[in-house]
Amino acid sequence: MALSANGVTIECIQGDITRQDDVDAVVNAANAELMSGGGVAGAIHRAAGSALAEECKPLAPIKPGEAVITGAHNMPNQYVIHVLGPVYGVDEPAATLLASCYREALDLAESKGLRSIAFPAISTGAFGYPMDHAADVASRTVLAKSAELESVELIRWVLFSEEDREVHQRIFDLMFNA
Ligand code: AR6
Repeated sequence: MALSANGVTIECIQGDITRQDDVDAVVNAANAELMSGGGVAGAIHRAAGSALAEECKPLAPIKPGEAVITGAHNMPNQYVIHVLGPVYGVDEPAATLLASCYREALDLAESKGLRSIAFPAISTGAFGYPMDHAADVASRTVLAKSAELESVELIRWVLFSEEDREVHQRIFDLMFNA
């Protein structure tokens, strides 16, 4: 079920981040070089086509917690926002860096006047961040940030498995109803 805070709707759905045709921007769980890779980065670069890597080249490298924005090329969205999540157990403080990814991505969406954005569960794949801890950081960060959003009115978390969706829904429900 969708949640709401300060006029912003927040959803947790099971799905594929490259198939979110109705949102203005999708977020890429990128690598520092902003190149294709496994997981979300591989799927986004395949869906967007090789022109995405070309556009990314001059913007790299980025640091953990940072975000940059590009066009979406062959994807159905206007923009891709690339963030570098922390490698769990390596990049510290992990929660601060992960929260920064979400905040910087939302700031970029606002700077373009976007209304909707979809996030994957940043850092929870190859980078090893425990799913429930990552969902806790995501929900806290978006709840705190919602009050200052002016253009963004829909924020969607797209989780690859139903199990991951349920973890997010449970933690978001607790955070938003606290
Ligand atoms: N749609 C939605 N979620 C997905 C998809 C998809 N198409 N594919 C995977 N996930 P990851 P990270 C989930 O590894 O941990 C890359 O190789 C996945 O199940 O994509 O930030 C880059 O090149 C997991 O829960 O991102 C980097 O080097 C979550 O998305 C590195 O991995 C994030 O998994 C980034 O690692």
